[in-house]
Amino acid sequence: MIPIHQYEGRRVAVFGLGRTGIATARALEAGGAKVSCWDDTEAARVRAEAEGLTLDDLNRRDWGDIAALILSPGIPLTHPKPHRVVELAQAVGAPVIGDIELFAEAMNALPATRRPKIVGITGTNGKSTTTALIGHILRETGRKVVVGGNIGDAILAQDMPRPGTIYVIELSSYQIDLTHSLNCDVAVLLNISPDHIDRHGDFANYFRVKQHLFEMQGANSFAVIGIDDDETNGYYSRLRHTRREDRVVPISAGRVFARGVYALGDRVYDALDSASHPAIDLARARALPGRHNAQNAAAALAAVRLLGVAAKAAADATYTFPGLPHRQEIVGEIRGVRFVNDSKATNAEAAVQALTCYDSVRWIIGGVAKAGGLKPAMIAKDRIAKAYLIGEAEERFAQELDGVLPYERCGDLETALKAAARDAWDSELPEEVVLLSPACASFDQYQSYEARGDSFRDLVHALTAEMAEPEAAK
Ligand code: UMA
Repeated sequence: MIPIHQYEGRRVAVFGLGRTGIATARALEAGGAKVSCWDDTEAARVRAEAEGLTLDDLNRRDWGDIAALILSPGIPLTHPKPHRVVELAQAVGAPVIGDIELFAEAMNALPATRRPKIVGITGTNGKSTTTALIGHILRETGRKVVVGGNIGDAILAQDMPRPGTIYVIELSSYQIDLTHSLNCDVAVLLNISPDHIDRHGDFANYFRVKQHLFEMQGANSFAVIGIDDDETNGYYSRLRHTRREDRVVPISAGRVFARGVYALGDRVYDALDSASHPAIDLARARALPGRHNAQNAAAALAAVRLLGVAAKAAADATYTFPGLPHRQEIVGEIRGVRFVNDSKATNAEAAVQALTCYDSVRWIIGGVAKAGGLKPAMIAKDRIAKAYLIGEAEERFAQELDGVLPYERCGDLETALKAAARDAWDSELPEEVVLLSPACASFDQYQSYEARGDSFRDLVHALTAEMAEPEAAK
């Protein structure tokens, strides 16, 4: 835990008692603050109290003695309208901030010799993979690394910095919106497309919040900007006028330039401080298939190179990156067929990213369907050998696929997996992949997409053992 001393002896309101709120309340208490905790949901309050935190109904109390409100990122700050507690805090002039701001203030208060390096990663897609990849490369090349933020545990639940620690922090727009003094040594913007508009009002405001990550940096810090979107490309051009040229580094999947890091085909080229040379062969990075991952790999290479990692060492570490669970996670290979868990793909747009990475896919889909159905995935139709339908969406998907693609109604995941494996083994096609990329939410049959992916992994492991038995008996 990172104790927060800035509010020692003063009273602080913590609203929202999920992962962020609980870690924040503990960190503030450890630093000597008096903490008033509340949450709109009774279950969350009961859980927090059981963990030893003090409840205090912030809707009813007088706010006169509250020094600050620490808001969880999932709670509306401005849109669709500010949460009531935000207005209560504003009425008494108490700052409304998030856990990342508390972390930033604590790090800024350390003497320069003890201040850790900080890498912040944002963007609409690929944040978690890039964050995990940067963490992996730094760890593999001998650095002390802490990975957190929007990925995994809240930042204040992490370890205190030791000499040489590098914090690698995934930052959502919600978190940046609640932060004012985070000076990242390296800040990364991967890409931008409309998302979370309900919470930011419109696209312009969403993008403005992302840009705030760079406005908080010092003049000597590095900005790594993905330039594959018109908006981020424009931002890159503007940012170059505000810092020394070598402090603003472009990255791209598909565009070539004289200085920066870019991916072309299977290669990532490093053109950071000398003439461009191929640094990473993505064909060797099995956990990073597809163009979207080429962008992530280029961003990660730029970030770690700016922190002093040699290109060759970064490449070697990239090849051993295991990937993130439930995102094109390879969970087994049986008789030449690969089994891939992409349970995180809860809509057809996400499923398309996985589908386009393989040539012949046995595609397991279904669950609770989204409004657009399967239509957005049909641009990858030629890669799908057959679809295996499960869950609530079975009937609807069968109608959608009729006359378009071969399909089989399977009901549940185990039946679908066995049918897909059987067909893949019988097929004459090389390089078959059985892919769970369901294009649906999981709630009809599972608690979460994680539980669905875990179940798929377990089933593949059981199938692996089953297939190994006849071999062992020989
Ligand atoms: N709550 C209220 N009133 C409200 C809304 C929520 O009281 O009006 C309470 C809920 O009852 C709940 C708590 O707030 O008890 C939840 O807070 P939260 O939604 O901020 O969730 P945390 O558990 O604190 O998790 C957050 C991030 N979640 C969101 O931003 C929605 C987690 O990112 C992050 O890992 C965690 O902090 C630690 O930093 C997840 C996420 O979905 C992965 N992020 C979004 C995304 O990636 O798209 C932004």
